[in-house]
Amino acid sequence: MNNFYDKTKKVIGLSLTGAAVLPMLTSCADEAKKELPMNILYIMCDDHSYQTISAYDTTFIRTPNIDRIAADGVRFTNSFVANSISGPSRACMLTGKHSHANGFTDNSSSFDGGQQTFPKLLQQQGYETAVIGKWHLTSEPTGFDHWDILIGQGDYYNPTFIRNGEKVQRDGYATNVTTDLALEWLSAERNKEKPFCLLLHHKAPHRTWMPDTCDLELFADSNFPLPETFYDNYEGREAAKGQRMSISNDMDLVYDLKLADKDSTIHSRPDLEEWGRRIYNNMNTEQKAAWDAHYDIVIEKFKQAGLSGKELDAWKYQQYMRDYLRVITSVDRNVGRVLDYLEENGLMDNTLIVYTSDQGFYMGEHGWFDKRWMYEESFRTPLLARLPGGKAKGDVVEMVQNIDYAPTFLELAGVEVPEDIHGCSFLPLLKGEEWEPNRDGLYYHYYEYPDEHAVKRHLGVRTATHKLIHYYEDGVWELFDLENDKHELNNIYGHPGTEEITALLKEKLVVLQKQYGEEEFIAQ
Ligand code: SGN
Ligand code: CA
Repeated sequence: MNNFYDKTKKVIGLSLTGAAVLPMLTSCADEAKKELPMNILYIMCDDHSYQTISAYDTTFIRTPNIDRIAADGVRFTNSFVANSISGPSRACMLTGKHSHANGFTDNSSSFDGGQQTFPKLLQQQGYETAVIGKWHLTSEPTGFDHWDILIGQGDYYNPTFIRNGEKVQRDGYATNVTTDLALEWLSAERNKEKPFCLLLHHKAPHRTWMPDTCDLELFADSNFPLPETFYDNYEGREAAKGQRMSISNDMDLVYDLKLADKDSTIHSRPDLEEWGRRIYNNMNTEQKAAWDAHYDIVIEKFKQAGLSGKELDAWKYQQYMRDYLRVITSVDRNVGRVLDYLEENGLMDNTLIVYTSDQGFYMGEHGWFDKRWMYEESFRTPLLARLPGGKAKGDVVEMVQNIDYAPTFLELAGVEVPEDIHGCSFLPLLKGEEWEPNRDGLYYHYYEYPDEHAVKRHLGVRTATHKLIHYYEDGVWELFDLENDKHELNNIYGHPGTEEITALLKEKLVVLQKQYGEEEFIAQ
């Protein structure tokens, strides 16, 4: 096999017996140093907002372990997805292509595992590959030497996984269990004679934000400021008026906020209420006892308060944030366990570490939870990266997108990036070098309507200063001046004086649609 790993052995003229010997080799000549296989650890959480990572924002929480990645690496301040929802985002990441080209446009799709993905190309290059945790692409993983995935969204408590084709139910809390599986693979199961690429995908902090029992009392006394746009009236933004993701109207008391009282006096949407109670019943006796000790008191206080209107909205927001942040605390702790493992086993000097999410998430901005929109909070996604020897430190301000991950990993591994990949390797940015992306602006396309949260299909283009969105099924456009309207409250499409910028953005949009082969959506 003529692969990168074999080449490395030849250049160095040594027989590698295990990953542990790799740091020793860094004392060899610079030429050989360049050829060392770099491991890839890609940690992706589901729905983790950049607002709740202290490397980005300290308003809500401290995440010391996730921050460790940025402290010795880089923080991307303009990182975006191509389609802000789980399955599609994952498919973009694996293929380096926009949704229409990889075929996975919305969460009801099934991923065509026969197509080219970066893990497959890494395998051909001699990498040992694994995916552990949330997968969400319906078909079985391909291109992985090892996979141990949650079914669909997976459960927070006592989840069932599919391990290389076999169902295995495991006791415990999903974030801990997923981390245990990753550590087992890293320490005992992988072939240590090969460089590895591990995709560690936590289901947390996806809805319904169920904390680990040990974190239930955290943030109990915290009160978070309501976002400035919490009571947004969506004036000038017709599409936003029809959504169903508002904390006031759509966040369910029993299902989302865990007010499943034993005498069933609190009622909510019947289907959701039933789900809420089912989730509770999946727990074992010990877990239920810890849950009850916490939520029974919350339920009692809630009943006594008799809240309604804005007071109820504010209460829901606090409860949502507390649970979400408890779940993040567990994620951060578990990220720490993995980083500790790398440190203790001499893997920090030859592993690229990436931390990201499958998209951004609303922490009450515009009054919302969930994602999907091309608006900033959900179009953006956190991205922290630590490349050993990388000269870049601090902030990277260039606009990158999740279609760029695949070519970045391929370039790092010494694989020639196939021409049909849409994304552009940002490895130069990690190294502190000049970067010339293959595009002028970012292209976005969201396809899932109608669905649970009723977000209209839309596509658009974003530049460093402006955003143009087209809700093409309704013929509605939105234009935002991002420098002067950071919350995107003022749709200036069609306003006098915007003719030139609108024409420019429409031109850019068409260029991108042609570049990526989605001409059928070019607006007439
Ligand atoms: C589930 C959630 C939705 C969420 C989608 C997509 N409902 O259907 O709130 O938008 O997943 O999320 S739930 O009642 O099942 O929690 S995604 O991140 O997987 O795309
Ligand atoms: Ca998600």
